[in-house]
Amino acid sequence: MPSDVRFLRLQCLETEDNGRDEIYMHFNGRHMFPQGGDTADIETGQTLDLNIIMQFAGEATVSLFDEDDIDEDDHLGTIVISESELNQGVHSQTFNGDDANYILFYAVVPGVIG
Ligand SMILES: [Ca+2]
Ligand SMILES: [Ca+2]
Ligand SMILES: [Ca+2]
Repeated sequence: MPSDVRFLRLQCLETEDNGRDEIYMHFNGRHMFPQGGDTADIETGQTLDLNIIMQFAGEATVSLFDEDDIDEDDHLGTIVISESELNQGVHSQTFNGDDANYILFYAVVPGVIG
C-alpha cells in the first residue's frame, strides 16, 4: 500500500558555495523542488518551507544539488526514505556532500489514495 511523504522544510547549516547556493531536489530521480522552477536560492542559516507531498511505495530517494554555472552542479547527497517510518512523526536526514550541511525534515503518513 503506498504511503505519502510530506516534506516540511529544508534547513541550511552550511552552503556549498561561498555565499548562497542555488539548490534543487530530485525525488526518485525526477525534479521535485522547487515546484514551478529550476532552482531556489538559500543562504547559511536559512530554512525553506517545502509543503510538498509525494506518494511512494517501499523506499524513495531524495537527492540535493547545488547548481553552478562555470563547473558541474554539485551533488550534496542522497537520502533514502522508507515506508517503515510510517506514523512516527517528523524525521530528519542530513545532506553533507562537498562540505555542505543541510537538514531535510519530513513525515511519512498513510497514503490518501488507498
Ligand atoms: Ca557549487
Ligand atoms: Ca551554486
Ligand atoms: Ca560545482
